[in-house]
Amino acid sequence: MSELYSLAKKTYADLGVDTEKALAAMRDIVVSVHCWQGDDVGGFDSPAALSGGIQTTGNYPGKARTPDELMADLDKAFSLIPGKKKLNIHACYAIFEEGEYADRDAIAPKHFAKWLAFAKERGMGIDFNPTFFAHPMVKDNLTLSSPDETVRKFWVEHGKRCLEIADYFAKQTGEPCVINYWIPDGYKDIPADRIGPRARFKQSMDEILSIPYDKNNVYVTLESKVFGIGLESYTVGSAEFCLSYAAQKGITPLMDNGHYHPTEVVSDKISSLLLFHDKIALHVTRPVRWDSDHVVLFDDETREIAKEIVRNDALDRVFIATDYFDAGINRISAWVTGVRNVRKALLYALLEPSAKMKELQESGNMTALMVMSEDLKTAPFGAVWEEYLEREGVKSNYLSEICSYEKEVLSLR
Ligand code: RNT
Ligand code: ZN
Repeated sequence: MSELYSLAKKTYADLGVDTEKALAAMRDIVVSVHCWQGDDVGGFDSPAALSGGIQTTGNYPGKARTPDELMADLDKAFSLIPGKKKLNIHACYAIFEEGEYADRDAIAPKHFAKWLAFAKERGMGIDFNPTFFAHPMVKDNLTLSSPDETVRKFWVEHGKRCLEIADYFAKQTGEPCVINYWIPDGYKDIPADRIGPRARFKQSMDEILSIPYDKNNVYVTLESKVFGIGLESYTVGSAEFCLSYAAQKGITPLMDNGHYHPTEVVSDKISSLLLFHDKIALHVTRPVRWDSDHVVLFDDETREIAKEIVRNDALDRVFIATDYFDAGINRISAWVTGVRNVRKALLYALLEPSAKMKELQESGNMTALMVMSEDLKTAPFGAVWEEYLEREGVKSNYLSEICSYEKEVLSLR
């Protein structure tokens, strides 16, 4: 135990916080790490460019081009990220044998056997995502809400195939699998019919969820959105649609904090959802003026999201996943920095004397509450974080290691 940590422990104790309890709580928290930071959401199943209103920007060298490269990069990132992790992959990361191909409506568990082996070797569970974008069957920016039955049926089939794959991951890993449905569907300009596409989306989701799956170990989540690039005027899977659908069907709502109007905050939405859902799911990202998916920082909103999870005693009710993609900086560093910041925010939240603060609020003492909140900001958090990293056996300074990897591996690609 470092001297700095001993001092920090005492300072926090004076504030009514047990740092050991916080460090112990960190051990059970799982963060699901998105694989798509490593290759700019490219995937391996189709040469189609990224579409669906999402965009990676930048062309930093060293992007992973093959499953082996992506797995090696993930390993590098995992080695520098403390805590329990889950692997989060998309359907477009299917791995085919030489000469083999299966379209999105025909993918099967065997196309993910390598990912399963990868996760199992590392003692990790897997989360999954159908890929309703970057594919020629996305017609007029529509998938599950398309008025063209051939298109809609194709994507319904994709949704079903993915649910089966999620079931397989849950069975094979022995860990629950979160499968997240997000569709890009929308219109660039003002539509004449807003209810039609939503009715078709609803029907499509009903059809997908009609197949049998293990409801105790497969958690279906539905992610809403406010707009996409080129789809500015109307989004089929809006917040109201997704929340209502999830509530009615008993599935799990997923909030991505880049998917709301810029002055709305997910930290304020968590408590409402917790009152109506057993579980909720999050995509933690950093929207800079729009849904830009910058690397997560240790910023106010990330901390506030973490505080809401911790204060509401909901660590076992919230599926926490990262979702960002920056192609403008070293991608391993992007992974490590962002996921570490999610964990950092959680530790920060665990170091809050929340019972005391709640009491101040309830007794109407907002003056003392403000003073206490401000005092906490300069408490010796860094020393507790360093202690956490040391106990996890993870280096504090990861930049030099990432620079060597860039020199020895990434720059040769
Ligand atoms: C898009 C959604 C979605 C994707 C990933 C790749 O706006 O956030 O979650 O980012 O599935
Ligand atoms: Zn997302």
